[in-house]
Amino acid sequence: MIFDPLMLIGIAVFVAFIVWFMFGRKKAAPEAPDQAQDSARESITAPLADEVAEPVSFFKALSRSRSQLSNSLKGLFSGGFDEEIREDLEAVLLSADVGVETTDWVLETLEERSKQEGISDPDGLLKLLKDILASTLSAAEVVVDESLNTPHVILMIGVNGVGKTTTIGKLAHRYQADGRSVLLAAGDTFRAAAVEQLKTWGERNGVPVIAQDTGADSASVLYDACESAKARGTDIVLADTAGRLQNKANLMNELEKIGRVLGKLDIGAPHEVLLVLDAGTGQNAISQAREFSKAIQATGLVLTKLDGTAKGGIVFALSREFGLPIRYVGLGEKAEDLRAFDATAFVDAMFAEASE
Ligand SMILES: Nc1nc2c(ncn2[C@@H]2O[C@H](COP(=O)(O)OP(=O)(O)O)[C@@H](O)[C@H]2O)c(=O)[nH]1
Ligand SMILES: [Mg+2]
Repeated sequence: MIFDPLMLIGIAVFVAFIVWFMFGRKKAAPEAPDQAQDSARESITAPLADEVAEPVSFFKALSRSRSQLSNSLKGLFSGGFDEEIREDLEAVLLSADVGVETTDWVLETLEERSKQEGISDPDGLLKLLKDILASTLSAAEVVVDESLNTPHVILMIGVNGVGKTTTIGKLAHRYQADGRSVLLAAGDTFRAAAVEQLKTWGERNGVPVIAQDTGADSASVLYDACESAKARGTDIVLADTAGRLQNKANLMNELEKIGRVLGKLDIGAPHEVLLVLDAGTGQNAISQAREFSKAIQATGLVLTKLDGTAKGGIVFALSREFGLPIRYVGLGEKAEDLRAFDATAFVDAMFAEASE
């Protein structure tokens, strides 16, 4: 059979198109921040393992933060604690995302206490540093009593893309495993994709989702959801909110209103306001926390994406500056990738030998 050249070119173009369609298309379309939730939806539609087969170990997931800090600290104190080492340590802490203020405080405290307590050997100094860092996390140890109120209402706040909706899905999974009944409230009424994403988590966990159309008043959706949970005798309401930054003033007004409106229910809601922060944003998380606390009083923090490239040191700065308990950490995208924050395990993991 003889192919004429035009036909060959036609076939080549067709094959190239098919190859691009199958493999190149995703990469060819860079994701705008606004589309983050659409991709989020895509990622949560991935099949969920039946059982928690291999939960991400806290330790393993922190390996990146861990190797950075522990490698740098290794041998740092071999010459005691002098001005030069102070500068080196400062650089290490800053690069681990501990932040300027908290780093200054840590260095001053280390200097003071090492003198007072007569510590100058490398092991002793390292232990002291660990103690000082851990002391910033004492607020993280608060225990919340979820048994007193029915429903116990947990409101998630935070900017777009930090992981609010995903954390709701993970918490629903967690509470259910704990034998609690759960209801999800689609308070992010800003975009249809947000409601859809929450519904997907609802289906996956087999829990009801109270939602209205896009553009509905967020506070009234959440109010209705709480009423409904009360009528059904549901234990836990997990309430989603919008996090758009494009219109900060509106967002903050909306959050204030949500707080006010929920307060009108006679159940003392919201019982928890969890500010969700992406650990990967580093020091920016601090300014987000400051901004949000002007609108509504958070009762705790959730730090997501600690499985990624986050350096982890932000935990110390956040705890020290806001005195808020870090309730949970996110270590991945799956339902089981959420851990209650354990300050001791966290510090140990950060200081563990990188070679382990
Ligand atoms: N690696 C990782 N990804 C996360 C984590 N939490 C959320 N994500 C992802 O972050 C993206 C945004 O999450 P989403 O819940 O939609 O954020 P929201 O805008 O605050 O509701 C999604 O792709 C999630 O799968 C986490 O702990 N680790
Ligand atoms: Mg969301």
